[in-house]
Amino acid sequence: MAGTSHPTELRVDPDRLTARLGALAEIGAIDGTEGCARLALTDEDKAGRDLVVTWMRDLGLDVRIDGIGNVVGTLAGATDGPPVMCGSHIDTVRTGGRYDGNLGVLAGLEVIETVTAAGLVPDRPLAVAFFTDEEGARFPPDMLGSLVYVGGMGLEEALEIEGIDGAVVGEELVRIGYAGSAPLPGLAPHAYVELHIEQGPVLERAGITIGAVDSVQGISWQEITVTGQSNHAGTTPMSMRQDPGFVATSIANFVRELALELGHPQVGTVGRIELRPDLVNVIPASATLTVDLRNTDDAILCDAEQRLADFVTAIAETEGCKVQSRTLARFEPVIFSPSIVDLVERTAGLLGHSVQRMPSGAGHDAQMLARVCPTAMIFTPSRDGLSHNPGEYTSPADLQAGADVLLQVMLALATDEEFSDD
Ligand code: HGY
Ligand code: MN
Ligand code: MN
Repeated sequence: MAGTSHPTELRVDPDRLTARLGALAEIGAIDGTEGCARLALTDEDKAGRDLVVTWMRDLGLDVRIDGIGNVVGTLAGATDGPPVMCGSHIDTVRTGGRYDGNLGVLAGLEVIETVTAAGLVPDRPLAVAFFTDEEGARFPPDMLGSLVYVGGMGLEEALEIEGIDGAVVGEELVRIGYAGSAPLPGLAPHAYVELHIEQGPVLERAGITIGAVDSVQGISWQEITVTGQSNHAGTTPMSMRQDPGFVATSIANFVRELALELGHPQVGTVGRIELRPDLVNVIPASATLTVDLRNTDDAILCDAEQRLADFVTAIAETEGCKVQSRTLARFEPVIFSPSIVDLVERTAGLLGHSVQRMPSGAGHDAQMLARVCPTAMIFTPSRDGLSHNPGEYTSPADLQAGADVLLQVMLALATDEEFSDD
């Protein structure tokens, strides 16, 4: 690798990595599956955090916790200055797998343990981070911790966010003991590299081991609340109904049709629908639903948002219902650092792995770190493209390949001369 003075033959210990993945997955384990549930800032998340912080401290890392609960462990380098950082998240969705996010954090620990076990002192410090509430499933938006880390949202605003269960971010951080004091925005790293499972079918279908991720698609989350009139399911003629349940399901149908009409890569998902009072014989008084729209092209994503808004207004009016929409998350597509994407691609090839460039369909903390430093991602395949499902699986060989590429990319970045994307 150009300009580096680091041992390119160094490799991770795959069994140590797999053992840590297994130990962390025990926390919030979903019975009868390989998956785990650790929604952000819950007791399960706290237990997972405590375990990873213990591992960081056992490795002698300098561990810092900031006001939104992001945790960064740093291994000193031969020089001071901003570290080469890797990481991801250890919070999960309710139907989480053991690799989503966890792989990037635990492979980062594995990289650092491999480096120290080899008696190496990298020129630049190496850091591994886990960011708070990457999933955004309990407390929207997603990537909340890394967004605050890079100064994309003020800490006070983030601490006031109310979750889907009525809990408040700031109170939960205090409750689980992760309301830290490290300064925000956080120190901008020299570079950031995130290893993550693909969570989609592309690499497996192509028979490719490594994804050199060059971009992340745009994300639009909104919550729509429809209010009508609760009434008797048996006595109310269809002509007299103001049925939010009908409006909500019509919206869900429209989202599917809109995504199909716009075509790949447009996707649309209604992940939550809550009817109140949620009883078999009552026409609902209200419905609350979420819509997740994504596209690599922001102009098309804006068009999709507008068409959805127009449909919602029209269907609610026809049904005599009132409607309110609230943006939960809106992130434009992000392009990663061409020089680091090149480095990932080159490194994978040098290690003998097949590799292809690709966009990310999922959101990641890397898309936030890209605001403050050169950033890229490394993907490993997901069996059947499955994720946000306890059946999520990546083979030990692919885990090892991803971690080895992360190791060598981190070492190159920690010892290479300055690089630039200009
Ligand atoms: O929603 C996402 O793309 C990520 O899993 N937070
Ligand atoms: Mn993830
Ligand atoms: Mn996820």
